Amino acid sequence: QLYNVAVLGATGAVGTKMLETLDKKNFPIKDLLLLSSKRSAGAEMEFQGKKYTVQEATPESFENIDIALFSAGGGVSKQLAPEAVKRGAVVVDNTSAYRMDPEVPLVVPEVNEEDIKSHNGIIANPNCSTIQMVAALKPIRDLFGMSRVIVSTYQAVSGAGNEALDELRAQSEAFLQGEDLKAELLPVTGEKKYYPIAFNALPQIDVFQENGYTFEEMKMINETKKIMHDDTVQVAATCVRLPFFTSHAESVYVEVDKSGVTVEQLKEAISNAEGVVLEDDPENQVYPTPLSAAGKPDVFVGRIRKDLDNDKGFHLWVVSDNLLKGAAWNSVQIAESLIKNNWLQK
Ligand code: 11C
Repeated sequence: QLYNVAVLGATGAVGTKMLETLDKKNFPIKDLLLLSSKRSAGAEMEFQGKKYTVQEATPESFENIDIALFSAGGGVSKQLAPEAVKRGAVVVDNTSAYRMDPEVPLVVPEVNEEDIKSHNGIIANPNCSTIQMVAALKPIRDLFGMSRVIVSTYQAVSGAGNEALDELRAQSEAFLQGEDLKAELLPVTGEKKYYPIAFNALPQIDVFQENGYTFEEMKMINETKKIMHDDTVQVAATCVRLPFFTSHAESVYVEVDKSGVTVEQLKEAISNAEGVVLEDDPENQVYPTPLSAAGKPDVFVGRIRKDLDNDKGFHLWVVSDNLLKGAAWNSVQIAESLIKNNWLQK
């Protein structure tokens, strides 16, 4: 069976990866509709050798659509996802608009695929930095339990979209020419202050909340609890933007419930997990990096060490392509699961 698929935000950093992923997975598409905001409408794109003109998304765009992949910002999702659902489409939403809505499943298929079943037309794709962390923690938690996570992130500029990538390029060139750096976008569009990202590190991703954490940090905290169905797990996060293009890296400290667990047991658990690849051989300097993970759909884990003071504590280094497993790949996996399990009907 073939399905009518719409990609909203088709020209964006994630949208283009959605098309690449649909192609790579040979997704069963009958008709493909590429949608965007008014600004990008009219753009020409190619998919599997065929040319498409990107159309401005309206509520009527979703007539006859079976599956709609949304990645055009939270405001657009709030406005158009209910319209798409009203017209019979199932929406996989890659924005933060519905993630914490109790009626909307928040899914990383390797972790909580069954949650998709209870959807009411919308399934939320978690934040990229959350996805790779929970994918790496799932096999550990399943075998040894998990009481606490402390994460610090090293996040790529592509998480902030194509314009941020342009800003990094321009600033890097200016820096190397000894010119003044123009900062107009990062850390957050519309904020009071901008800082250069080139040759820098910005400890702010998204806006600050009243509790002093940024929204990105709160996403990691709240989404982890929701995906794992466990409000008691303690999570703390510090999210930092660094000047590279693709893949987020994370230093993750995890406390398991069981005593006496060994590094070897953790390595075995990770090796056996779906979608997670162990790259951990310190003797031969083997560990993942943002460059080595870029373009690949898996989550890579290395540098596994036991804490020197806490028998239940472990440190891991987790890296994944933020636009693939962190966004497009995970969304298309959800769409595949809807089909495979016959869960498209609400
Ligand atoms: C970043 N994690 O790297 C963000 C991008 O909630 O889907 C993804 C934002 C989101 O800036």
